[in-house]
Amino acid sequence: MKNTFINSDDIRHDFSAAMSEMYQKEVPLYGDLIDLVTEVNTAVLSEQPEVRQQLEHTGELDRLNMERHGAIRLGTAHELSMMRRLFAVMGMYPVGYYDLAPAGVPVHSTAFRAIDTQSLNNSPFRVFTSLLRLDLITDEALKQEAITALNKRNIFTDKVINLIKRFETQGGLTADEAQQFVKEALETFRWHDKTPVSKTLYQRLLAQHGLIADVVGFKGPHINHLTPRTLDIDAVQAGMQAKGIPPKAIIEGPPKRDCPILLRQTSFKALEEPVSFQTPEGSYETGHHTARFGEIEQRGVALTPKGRELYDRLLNQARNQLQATPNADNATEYYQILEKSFEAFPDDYLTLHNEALAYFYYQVADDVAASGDDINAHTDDEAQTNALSDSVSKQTLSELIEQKIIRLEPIVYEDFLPVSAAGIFQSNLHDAEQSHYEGSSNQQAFERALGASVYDELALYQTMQHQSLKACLSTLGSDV
Ligand code: OOG
Ligand code: NI
Repeated sequence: MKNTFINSDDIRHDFSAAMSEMYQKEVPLYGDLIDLVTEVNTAVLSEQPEVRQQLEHTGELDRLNMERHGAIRLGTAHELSMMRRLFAVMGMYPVGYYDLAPAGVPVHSTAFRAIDTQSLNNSPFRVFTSLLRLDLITDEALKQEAITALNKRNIFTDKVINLIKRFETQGGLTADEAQQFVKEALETFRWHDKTPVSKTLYQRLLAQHGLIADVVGFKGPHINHLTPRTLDIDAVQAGMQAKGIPPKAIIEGPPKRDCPILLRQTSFKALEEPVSFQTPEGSYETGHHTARFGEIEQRGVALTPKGRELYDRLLNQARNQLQATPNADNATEYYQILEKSFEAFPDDYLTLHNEALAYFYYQVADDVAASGDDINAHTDDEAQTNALSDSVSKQTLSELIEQKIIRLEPIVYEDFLPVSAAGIFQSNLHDAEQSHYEGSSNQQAFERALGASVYDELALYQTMQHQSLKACLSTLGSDV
């Protein structure tokens, strides 16, 4: 009886709410950050009706207050592949491959998230998931100890594994099972202040890289931050200072613009938390660990490969010109250089569309849709619509946009940025010196560990854009 199963979107929604509640208890400053973001978003929505309208048109308005992402770091291929199966229960699939090694962080990552517009609007919750690259540890003895420690731990409860298997064989979970699943899955992300390793081993791992200690030194992959979405990150950054929430020195990503692109992010500094290390006698000795923080993000339109290339070029140009990693001391200079560099990136949606720099939804304008007389009958004929959307010329499309028959709405970027992610990692690791890792990016090894290929995020945006065009043309019928 298929219809007795709970929709994966609902499980994801419940899990995301449970995770947020747990994290606010564990890291109370995160609760303060949510309050600040809510305040800022409410102000933007009332002061900028065009932003509200855009979010209404794209179906994002309702998801705004549930918007968040989190991040975890895993130690082994087995952990990663089981995590993939766990996220699949919640309709979350691996999208994109991020190699952080060139930026001095010994991990590679993907983001688990929903992949179609409706599911994303039902619950946009996503988890940036990194796998430690033990192959980059040069100290052979330490590497072996790390492997031994990781092989001893089991980060999933027996119950959650049983529920994952049940989901896979039944094709879904009942209401009771889904509720159990949320409770059991949450255990994997919980903070544990008692570590399974000795203080000496922890300190040797820390000396190698803060991130290695954070993964290998603990019982499980504690969620290390959650991130609400704001409509004005500059206002939140300023507000954080005023509220005594210590912000990271700079906002990562593109500069402030009229038409936001991709993703801008900032965070508050990780807490120093007491932990107890296991001694060989089975007792504990005290110490501390810094890993958990809060983050905010502002999302903008997704870029095409051409747009992304321009973004990467302008960002690199700005960073090269600064001749240093952006930090508290050079923040003002960095923003000036960044803004200057991004003058070369068009800042109105029509140009972004016409130059194929960004992805858009095509929608029939409200007044056209309302006056059914002006247009021919809606067609449900799939073949006919396909033929129509393939044959509609660029020129016709431009004319329809110009005549305000079709309107453009930005497709929001749902993914992450490797340079920004590295900045977020680094600001919370307190690494005095930059690490450097040689060795090439290794998507194949990552996918082998994952037990699946990752989705290509650009193909997903392309499909969303194409489907919206098809739907739009189908509404307009053979007029076009
Ligand atoms: C992940 C950092 C990356 C983001 O939003 O770019 C990230 C981590 O610290 O584990 O979450
Ligand atoms: Ni993040």
